[in-house]
Amino acid sequence: MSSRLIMGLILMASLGLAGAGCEWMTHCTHDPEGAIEGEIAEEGILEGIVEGEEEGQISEGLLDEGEADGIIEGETEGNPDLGCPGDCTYEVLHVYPHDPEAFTQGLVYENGSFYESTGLYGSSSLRKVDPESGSPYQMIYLSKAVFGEGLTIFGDKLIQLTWREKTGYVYDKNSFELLQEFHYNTEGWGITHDGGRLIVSDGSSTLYYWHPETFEVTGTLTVRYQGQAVRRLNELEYIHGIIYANVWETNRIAKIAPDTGEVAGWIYLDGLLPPDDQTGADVLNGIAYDAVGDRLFVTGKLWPKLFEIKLTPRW
Ligand SMILES: [Ca+2]
Repeated sequence: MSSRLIMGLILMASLGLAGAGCEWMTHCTHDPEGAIEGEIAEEGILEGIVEGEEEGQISEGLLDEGEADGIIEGETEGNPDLGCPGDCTYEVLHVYPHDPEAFTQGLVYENGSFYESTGLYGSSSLRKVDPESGSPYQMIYLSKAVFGEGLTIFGDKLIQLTWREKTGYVYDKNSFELLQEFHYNTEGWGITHDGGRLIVSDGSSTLYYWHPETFEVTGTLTVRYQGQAVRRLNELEYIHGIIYANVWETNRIAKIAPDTGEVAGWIYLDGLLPPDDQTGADVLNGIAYDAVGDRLFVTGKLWPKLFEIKLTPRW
């Protein structure tokens, strides 16, 4: 286990993380366009198509899936659109506790546990969390020099990104032993996979397909809604053939076709975190799916709650 990376391993403990003062939150205060919640943000996340950019959103290599085939079966069946094609709103089915000091950057669910990556320099972590208590029963801190970002489970491994450090980590899913460190050329924001390819966001309107073992870029995808590029794509979850992406600093999740990049609809999560819980809370971030129980979970950075929601049509 790398001592440089790992600051500590704590079992069965709910830790008092270092204070998450906003002076650390470079990531939460960066807002070059001044986008805010609501309709203004809707404009803020869309950008014009770059002149001369071809409409074909798939770069060469995306369709060359041969290398990645057969590693893990792709998940293509099940409750399509999570029961809600097009634009959706939500019903809360269950409320779980969430560590209000967890600056959630990556969230996945498997076999009764959440796996979570948190950010901020000095308190970034990887944790396996008990849903009922919200407490981590397995957790490591990252080096103070890195800012934890997206997280995905790929087979028996966990893959975690960092923000500006351009460094990713591969861990044994059960022991959290660091197996590999790798590097990439963009910022790291969100990560998920379609069974054969890793899918990565970097805060722009581009999603990257990576080979799951070499981490080489095998394709890119420009995400667009009604012809306009959608930027600030953040935490991701691939569910039944659709890429779900938080759009940073909004209450919305984009539903993205993985072959064209077209946004087929939006999930509007306005009002999800009750006003009494908003003190100290940051933005919506974190989508996880229980493939066995067909349950969808969402939370946010420094949110005291995590929600199981059901999607309903938004008329
Ligand atoms: Ca996720």
